[in-house]
Amino acid sequence: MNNANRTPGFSTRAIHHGYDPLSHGGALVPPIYQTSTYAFASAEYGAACFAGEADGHVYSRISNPTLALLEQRMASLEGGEAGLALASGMGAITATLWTLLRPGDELIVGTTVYGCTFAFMHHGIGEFGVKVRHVDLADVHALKAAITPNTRMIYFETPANPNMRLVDIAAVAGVARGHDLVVVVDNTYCTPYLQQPLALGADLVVHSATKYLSGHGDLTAGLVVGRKALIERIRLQGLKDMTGAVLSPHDATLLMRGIKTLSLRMERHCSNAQQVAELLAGQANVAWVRYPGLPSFDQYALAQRQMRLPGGMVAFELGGGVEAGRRFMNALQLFARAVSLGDAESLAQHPASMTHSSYTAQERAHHGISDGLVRLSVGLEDVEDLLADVRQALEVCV
Ligand code: 4LM
Repeated sequence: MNNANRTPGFSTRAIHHGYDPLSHGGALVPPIYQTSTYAFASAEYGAACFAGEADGHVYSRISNPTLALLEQRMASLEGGEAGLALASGMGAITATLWTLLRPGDELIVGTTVYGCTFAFMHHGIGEFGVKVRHVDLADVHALKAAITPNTRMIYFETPANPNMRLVDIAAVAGVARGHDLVVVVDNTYCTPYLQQPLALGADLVVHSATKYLSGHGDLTAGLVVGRKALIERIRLQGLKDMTGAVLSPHDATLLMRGIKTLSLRMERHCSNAQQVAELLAGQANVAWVRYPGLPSFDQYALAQRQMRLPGGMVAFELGGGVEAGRRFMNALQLFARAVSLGDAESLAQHPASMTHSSYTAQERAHHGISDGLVRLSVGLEDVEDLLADVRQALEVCV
């Protein structure tokens, strides 16, 4: 078979892209370049690297061969020209926004975002002269009305953490194009296996790679993917000078190990979460469940169109509200009571008092995060065991 013109599939690229063992002494797994600095062949070559006239590595706060492989691989999986690895999701988000926004600029943000992203926008960059405006991005008229001559960027999560609201990426990108705005999508909940925002018109994808991409709860990391010119600006300003949020080569290697099994893990997360969501939806003491794979989900058609599978995250509220939610969480035996998501272990947390406690009570009400919302990150255990745990916890909390 002639493979010369074949583009390898997602899982093949997740395992092989950018690396040939035979160029590295036969080492099947890429070496870890554990170095902070790089020797220059001559003073002139070093000067050329600093001037941007030669491509060599100069210092690991800017680039490192181990991270470069991770960056190429993620760029391939997201369908972007280039990638940038950072020390955490917040490192990726803050480096991107510090680079692309200036005092006087306006930033349009979807209704609901992760608590620390919200805090950074309002108490970080918002206090340095960037005007932050939340808009219900499902409403294209509201989006168009919110755009002013100072608007520079539209930023959102889809599904949003923690209430699972979706945004139609192609529709928002269509509006943005007419106004020359940068569209940034946080693709943490989906990963490129479930959703590819760049193909739908977004300019940049950011990730907390701490979550599904790593998949094993043993590191923090962040990624940005998009056009080379934008990524290089973020590398040389946001990463190098503004945050210094550099990822260690060891963590880059662990992250590449996680990415090798991403497609397999996502399939299992999704099928387990579907069954947990269906169980919850059938209970009399559950007030509501939000999961993109339930036909009762209000954005089910968009989920079917935009996501390969509905994901591993479930949001729900018990009829008894906050107190019943606490009793439910305390009764869980297999799910760990923990923040974060995307690990092999199933996790349960209470956004109002944990991941989204950076919102005031009023802000949570305004942004659609109810106090009784319980968030599940459904892991990779046997689904019968997960269902049994949820069932017994539901019995305790009535
Ligand atoms: C959590 N989330 O929800 P680092 N973007 C999204 C996120 O969910 C997160 C970040 C960025 C949670 C952490 C405790 C959609 C984080 C930030 O934690 O900085 O890698 O990512 O439980």
